[in-house]
Amino acid sequence: MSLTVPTWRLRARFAAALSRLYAAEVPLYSKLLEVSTEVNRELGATERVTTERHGAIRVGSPRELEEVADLFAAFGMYPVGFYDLRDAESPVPVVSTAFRPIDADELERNPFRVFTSMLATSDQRFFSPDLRARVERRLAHRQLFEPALIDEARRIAAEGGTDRESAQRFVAAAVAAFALSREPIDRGWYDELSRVSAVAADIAGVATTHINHLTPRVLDIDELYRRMSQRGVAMIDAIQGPPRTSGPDVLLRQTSFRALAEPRRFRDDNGVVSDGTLRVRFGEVESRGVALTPEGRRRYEAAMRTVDPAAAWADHFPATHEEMAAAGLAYYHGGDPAKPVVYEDFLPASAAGIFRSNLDTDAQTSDGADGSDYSMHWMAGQIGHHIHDPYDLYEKAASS
Ligand code: OOG
Ligand code: NI
Repeated sequence: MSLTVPTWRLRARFAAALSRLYAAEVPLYSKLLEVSTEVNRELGATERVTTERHGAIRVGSPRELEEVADLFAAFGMYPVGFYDLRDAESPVPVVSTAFRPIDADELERNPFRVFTSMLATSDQRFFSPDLRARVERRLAHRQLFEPALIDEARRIAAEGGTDRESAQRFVAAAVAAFALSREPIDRGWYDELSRVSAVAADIAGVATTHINHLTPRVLDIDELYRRMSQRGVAMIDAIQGPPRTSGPDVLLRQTSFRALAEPRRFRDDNGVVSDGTLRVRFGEVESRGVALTPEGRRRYEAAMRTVDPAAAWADHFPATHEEMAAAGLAYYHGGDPAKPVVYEDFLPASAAGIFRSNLDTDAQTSDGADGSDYSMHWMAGQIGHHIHDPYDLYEKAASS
């Protein structure tokens, strides 16, 4: 069989089709795309920057995460990094990884990535034994993906692509799995979970998963924030991540517009279905800078712990890429300070901040012990895929 459609083309089509789906579901996303494209055009962004997106999805169990891993492998997207958002200042009961291309040429062809979170049901600070058992029972009975879709994904991943006809069917079926469901939501169950955490309700209170957000990349996020606000769009209070500085952009800066009320259907305890709304999906935008080395990252964390990171920045970072490279603080292709290695991953504090800023209430925790053993190693074992260490990938990119 000839592989007329390699995985990277499948990934590009998947990203584009998800973007169309999300635009149809969340009209404000189109406005965000319009404004970010406008800003990028004025600043002479490359094609890669303007088509670049990341998505976010949330699943309930290791089994569901394993299926996601198998599905995304068919698009050449592999798990990178482990994020424990339970540790954040405002804890969220999930552990996460990001599925993305890992080789420089694959990133160049299409860098689509999906931040994927799994509900941490074995953490007793969030879930009592009784609630955990009920959540897990419901999750065990639902099916996010048709088994045939996952079988097809495994075949495509093993073969590195597929023929034209199967490509079309496969991408369409994969995209459909992330559409917002029209199934009525069990109101009592959803409300009970919401009292623990709005994220728990969004994950386990419904029968399917969906795209939570799809994020374009913009060259000047401060300018984008101003223009969205000028157009009357309610943005969250802050830009997450590094402050604006006059020096090199590092890591990742993100902001979002607030989650909007979307129509959903609910079923009450008597089986009566009625219309209602939920606020869970929002529009995020981001700008990406150079990837930091472990030493650079330590300095970043130290700067962020100060009262005013923007004012303290110059105490932690030099003002030019030349000095950053010389001090071993960031990665550059072939060590050339004119060629920064772009940060391709996420920031746990920002991720928790993004979750948090779009929820009406914080998670309710009890004092008990955690009792779970989530780790990168644990997750890799559960999903049967190696989870890449982001620093290994940046080292490799810098040596080429
Ligand atoms: C994920 C939040 C994290 C990011 O860009 O840091 C995230 C979620 O809301 O499911 O997407
Ligand atoms: Ni995001």
